[in-house]
Amino acid sequence: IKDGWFSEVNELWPGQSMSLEVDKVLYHEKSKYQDILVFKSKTFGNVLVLDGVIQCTEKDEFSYQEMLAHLPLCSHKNPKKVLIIGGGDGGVAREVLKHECVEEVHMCEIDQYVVEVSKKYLPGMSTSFSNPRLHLHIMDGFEFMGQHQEEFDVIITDSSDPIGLASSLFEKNYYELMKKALKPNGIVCSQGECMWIHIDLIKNMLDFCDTLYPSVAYAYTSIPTYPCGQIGFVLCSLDPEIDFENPSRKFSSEELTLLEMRYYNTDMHRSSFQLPEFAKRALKCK
Ligand code: AAT
Repeated sequence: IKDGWFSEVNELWPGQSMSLEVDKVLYHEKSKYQDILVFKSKTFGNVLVLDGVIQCTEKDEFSYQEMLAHLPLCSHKNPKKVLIIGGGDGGVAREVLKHECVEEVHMCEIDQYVVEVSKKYLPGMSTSFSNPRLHLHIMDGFEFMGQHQEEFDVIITDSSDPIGLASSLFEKNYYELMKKALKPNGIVCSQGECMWIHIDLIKNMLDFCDTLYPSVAYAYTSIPTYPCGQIGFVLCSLDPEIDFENPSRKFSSEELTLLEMRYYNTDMHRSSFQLPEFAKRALKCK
């Protein structure tokens, strides 16, 4: 923070940075795992920052969290047991719990302090922690995955970027472990970085996913406070017949209002898979 502005400077996006004007710093401590900062911004509500990287703001979190949850859940015919890796603010769990067919949600977050801080400063996201269908595990997501077999219908990886803590969650052996942890016809959906900055990383992920899963797709959403205002999702399924672009379950417009959906609807679902020509060409799978 300098002269009242927070700037997201990071080696993962050299030469550029998103800045937000700070109203007040609410919390700043180092946990065992990372530097945790929460500030009230002038125009984006409260902001959670881990190791200098924006994880979510109250103003635009719904774009990412709704899409990360509903893309895989609406693509699955009958999801009952869902696992979230990361997601310690509770926002993705809030979205998953909107599906009444989901009986159990397990969340594995590495850092207890992210959960505590979110309960205090991000109440719109952390309400999900009081839901009896949600079970929280505090441990490393990679390790957790290795301990579960044929258990989940959907696995969502809401992880920070691939340096440090979360780097293992972007590797091929993590996708192998997820494959084993899925039930037949299961789906995984992971935070898939940004095509403007990380097209090579995305290409590499889609290539190894193609060797493991019969169905693989890439979608993206727009979100002002992530690098380049955009973030993607890597989707894989064990169901060779799945058509990710045409969800098997749809919310009616009444349901969308009732469930307080602010970004997701069936048209957004479909259109999120349409890639610009440069990305289409670069990501062309083998
Ligand atoms: N929903 C907010 C967006 C996030 S949060 C990412 C979460 O992943 C953090 O709470 C972090 O503590 C947790 N995490 C990191 N590594 C692991 C791990 N190995 N196991 C379990 N949880 C982990 C993502 C923001 C994306 C930012 C885009 N620039």
